[in-house]
Amino acid sequence: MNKTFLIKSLFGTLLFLAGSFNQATAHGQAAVTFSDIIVPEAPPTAVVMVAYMQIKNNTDQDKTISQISSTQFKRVEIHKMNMANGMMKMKKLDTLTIKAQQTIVLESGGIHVMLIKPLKPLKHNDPVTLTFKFASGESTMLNTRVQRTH
Ligand SMILES: [Cu+2]
Repeated sequence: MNKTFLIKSLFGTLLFLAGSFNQATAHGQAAVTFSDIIVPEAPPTAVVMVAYMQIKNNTDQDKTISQISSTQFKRVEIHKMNMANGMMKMKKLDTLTIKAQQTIVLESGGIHVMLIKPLKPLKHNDPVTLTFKFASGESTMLNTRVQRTH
């Protein structure tokens, strides 16, 4: 094995790791990148948790998330906080579209990923896996961990 080959194979491994986290099209180019993913720790009795993140569409076509699922939760929904009759309410969105070359910020008080009914109580540093399905048929798996934010 010559040196060039070794460097290439190492680089390939790094790309693969980055791709599996940020995801990607079938040919390895990150079509949509996820960053600043936060799943704040909740009390052990919590029946819902939340995930915040930034989602960036690096392509020239709109990308629509049609479904999110998690191996740690019974159900995952996309929610948006809405002001209705002077009260903040959560509204379920069926899909979430990130326009071409745009970034969507999912944050407290805005759009968020609602993690419903943990299969077991989750605490600081426990892994959370989220699978995003796109209307195009592509899917992306994110691996993150519960974070203590206070
Ligand atoms: Cu919600």
